[in-house]
Amino acid sequence: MAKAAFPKIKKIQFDGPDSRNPLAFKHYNESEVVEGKTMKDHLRFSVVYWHTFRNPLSDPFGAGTAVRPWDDGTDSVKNAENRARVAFEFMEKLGNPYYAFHDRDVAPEGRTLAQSNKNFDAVVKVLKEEQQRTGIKLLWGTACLFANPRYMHGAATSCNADAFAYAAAQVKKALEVTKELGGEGYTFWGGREGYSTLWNTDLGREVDHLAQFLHMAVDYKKKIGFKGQFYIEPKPKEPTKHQYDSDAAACLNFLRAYGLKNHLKLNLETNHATLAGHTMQHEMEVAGSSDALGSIDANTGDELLGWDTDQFPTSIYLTTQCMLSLMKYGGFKTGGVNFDAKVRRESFEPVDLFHAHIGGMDAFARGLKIAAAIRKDGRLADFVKQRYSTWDSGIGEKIENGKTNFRELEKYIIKKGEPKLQSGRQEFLENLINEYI
Ligand code: XLS
Ligand code: NI
Ligand code: NI
Repeated sequence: MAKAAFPKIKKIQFDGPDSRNPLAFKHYNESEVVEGKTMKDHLRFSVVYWHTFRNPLSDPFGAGTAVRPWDDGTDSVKNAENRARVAFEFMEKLGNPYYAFHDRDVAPEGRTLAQSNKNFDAVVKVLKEEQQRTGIKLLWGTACLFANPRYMHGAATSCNADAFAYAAAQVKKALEVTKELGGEGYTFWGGREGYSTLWNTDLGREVDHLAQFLHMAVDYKKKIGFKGQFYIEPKPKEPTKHQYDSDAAACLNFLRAYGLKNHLKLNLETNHATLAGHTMQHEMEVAGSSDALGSIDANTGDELLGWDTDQFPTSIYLTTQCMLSLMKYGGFKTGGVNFDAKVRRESFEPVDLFHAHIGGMDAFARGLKIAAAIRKDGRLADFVKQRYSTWDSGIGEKIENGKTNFRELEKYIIKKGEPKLQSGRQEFLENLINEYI
């Protein structure tokens, strides 16, 4: 094996809440059982290759700052292969069971598609070996359909049919590779599937093309026998002015309109929800209530910055909300807590990668424990149930079952008079949540 990239860091252990060791978990104890399932199985943590191993930590005003001693600074396949081994050393020490990647994160793009595929295959060989060695699995794969200039107008929604064709060929390969690596899913994120100005855009035609693209992906998935779950990841904008898969509701409408609802679930990202003017809790409820909650890209934005800052999630309030919604809809059937997050530009040292992930994992472990306690307490669920109790019998039951009409309802209410007023008890419920935070 190659020289260790993190020689001073040993496997991260669970030390308990009183520990002051920055390189230990205070709350994430993978084998601890919560509601009949281990924390590991509830949370299914995943590390993203693109941010953790490929982000140079640059911003629009300055160069990258990341110090990554294992990287030789070239875009060679050899460097990519070595980096893959480093990634697995990192993940083995961290103890996350999953990872996710884009095709171009793991292997350099070549001058032709054939060359790119060859580069990809070389690195995939290493990924496969490392997966076997460590038992770490691929949560989902995806293709980068936004960085190369050929995709400046989008990929599946490009004005140029050849760009669409190129993207299709790239996704075809990415699906094959994801299958080969035993990937449990595949994600479609819009990237540049949207527009910068409507003056040059045939919106209806572009959205039709996006649906055709996804149908072809579904067909190819069947053809090769790939069993993983497909996801679509909502995001409203950035870098485009408007992205078509803008939020959970827009995605669901799109999937239903084009007969794709049975084939894709949603991969929700906290910072994308914020950009869409929603909370993550909102997005999770919209997806969950439509049986489309697939996976989450766990990160957070900054309330004062208006872009996808992709910070590691540290708010216990946020992780509690995520876990309450997730558990309400039965937990992950596929998917997991995927840290689509990057360290700050000022946090440029390798050890910062550990601090960031440990913090995110602990924040979610606490969210899980708090959510379980709130569920056990039962007052929150009871309140909601009680709030809707007029629907459980009588006229409410009749309405829900489609057994009445406007004329009958008029008669009913003339006889009954004013509805009884009921308090929403928001403050009471907020206090209840805080009892457990
Ligand atoms: C970017 C997205 C991206 C997807 C994968 O904003 O979050 O990282 O998760 O293509
Ligand atoms: Ni994401
Ligand atoms: Ni994002």
